[in-house]
Amino acid sequence: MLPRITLLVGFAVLVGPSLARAQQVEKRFNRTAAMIAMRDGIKLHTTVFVPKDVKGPLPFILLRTPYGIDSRGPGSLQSYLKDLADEGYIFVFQDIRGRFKSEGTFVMSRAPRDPKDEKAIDEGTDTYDTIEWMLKHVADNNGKVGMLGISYPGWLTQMAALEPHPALKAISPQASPADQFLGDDFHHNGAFRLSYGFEYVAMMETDKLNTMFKFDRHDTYEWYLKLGALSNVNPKYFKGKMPTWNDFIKHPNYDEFWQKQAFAPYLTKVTVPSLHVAGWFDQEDFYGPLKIYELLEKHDKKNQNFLVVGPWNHGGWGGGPGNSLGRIKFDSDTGAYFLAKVQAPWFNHHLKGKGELKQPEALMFQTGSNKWVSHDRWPPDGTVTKKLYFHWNGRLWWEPPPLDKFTGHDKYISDPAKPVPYRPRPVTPTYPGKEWQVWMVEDQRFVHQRPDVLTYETEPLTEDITVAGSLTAKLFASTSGTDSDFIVRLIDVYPETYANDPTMGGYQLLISGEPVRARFRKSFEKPEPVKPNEVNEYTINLHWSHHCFRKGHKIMVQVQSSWFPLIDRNPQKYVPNIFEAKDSDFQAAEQRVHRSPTWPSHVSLQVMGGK
Ligand code: PG9
Repeated sequence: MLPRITLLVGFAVLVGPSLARAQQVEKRFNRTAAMIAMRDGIKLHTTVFVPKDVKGPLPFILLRTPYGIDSRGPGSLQSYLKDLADEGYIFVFQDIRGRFKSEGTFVMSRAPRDPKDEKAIDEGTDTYDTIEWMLKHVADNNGKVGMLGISYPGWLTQMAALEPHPALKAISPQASPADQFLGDDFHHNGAFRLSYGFEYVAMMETDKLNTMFKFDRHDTYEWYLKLGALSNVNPKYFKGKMPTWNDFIKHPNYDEFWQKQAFAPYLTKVTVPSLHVAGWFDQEDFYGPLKIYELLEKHDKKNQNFLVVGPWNHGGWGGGPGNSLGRIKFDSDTGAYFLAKVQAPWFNHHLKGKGELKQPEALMFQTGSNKWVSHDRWPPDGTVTKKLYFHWNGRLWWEPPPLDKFTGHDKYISDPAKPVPYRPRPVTPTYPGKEWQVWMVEDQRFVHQRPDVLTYETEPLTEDITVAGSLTAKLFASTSGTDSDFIVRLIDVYPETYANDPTMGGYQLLISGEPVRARFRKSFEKPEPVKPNEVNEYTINLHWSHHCFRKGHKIMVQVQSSWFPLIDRNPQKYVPNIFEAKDSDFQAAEQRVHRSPTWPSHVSLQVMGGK
């Protein structure tokens, strides 16, 4: 069998076969390589692909990546970038500072520079200097550059737009993180994403290549459990040699380190026409693209800021047709549609002056009903907030709980020694492998009925209910400990008799799930313990969705206190820094979730047409 390769995009997207692709690319393009000097003298390894069969002058498409351009660059011209290649562009790929064949030091998500410090460098200045070189050294170019990429390359694209080169005429940052403490790869609401954080850091900082951590167990659920407290990582494995792991330890709260890295302070102007792209089932960076769009939209005076969200996992539009994900079918080739009908026309318009741009403000794939919907704004007008309240006996309903003999709370024991898995075991390593890429659409029944998972669900719906916009959960909860996590998950339960595919009867599809860490309930900057057994109010941002819960389906909400090893275990005893907690700090706790007129735990949904 021919080897499979990973695209030049977010790390996980698999396409293949590579050899045949590479040969075709050789036929079509003249490839040259260069080491381009940046303003501080550091040289970056760059390849340029000029089409043999299209007459210039041509615009550029630039893609920068930390994942290595040599083995992965050409393949993307036959997949992710194929529609653009067919149109005729000069493609430029670059290894970023400190990775693969480029010189310098790699700094994970290097914070934007202070523009007043003219000597300072960041990924934006490296892009600027690269574009300067491209315009001067590549013959027959038309002076226009477009930039795109998925995930880290998407973040690099957004970075290039902070102080853009004047030749940068259009960008498409795709699945770009926006804030690594609040919502993307490394933390969600300050809760540490253990398996991803650990494995990604090992992959990126062991050496200049992509070096996977070697687990000595197939089931990483067991491996992480055996690891114990996070304070064991350095003595046992990383030995203090991974800069990003050391930063996690040094910065357990939302301090200047994280705030300076996040995009929020910098996105005060739409400097370049921008097409933001996200996937509803993105297991890594879903928060980022919608946040970036939202931040820029406030400043979009010339209508240059657009959003596309499809039914994809992380980078799912970059390879393959996108007609399904795991067992969930989408009834059309959503990825191919995006590449041909959205991405290519976007750049063709801006860089080649070709065609009128018919890009809707927000192009969203409505999951559940499986259709593309265009909105004039996102979230759309015309929605109403509807609340679904927790009731006795696992009921979920549109009215708050009455004061009667059933009013009260539900409780469970959260034991860090037996955390709730986030996907069916064995939890195989994040890289390489396919399971990580589809865990969000996995049937959630593997935790249903666990004694440490509370479940609330509606009756079968009598009509379709379409959510469009933000989702929030409000929990009134207590713990017998002094710190704790609460994870809320919103699930679409398929009918038992599912005519389209009987094997999907009763399927539980995760629509959204987010953790809240009790210590951060008042502030991400200044954590505080909770008083044992005191009821606190927790607001959990479940972010955005555009999903149709079909007639006959049920809406389910689940609450639990661990989600492992996706999220690290909370010791449930307050310690100033969980990265420094000892094994002996971990304790079981009794958790109570209230459902009473005084403490009506619920989820709020933005519902279209009031339904
Ligand atoms: N999700 C990956 C990442 C992006 C940015 C920072 C850290 C990790 C990626 O797929 O590139």
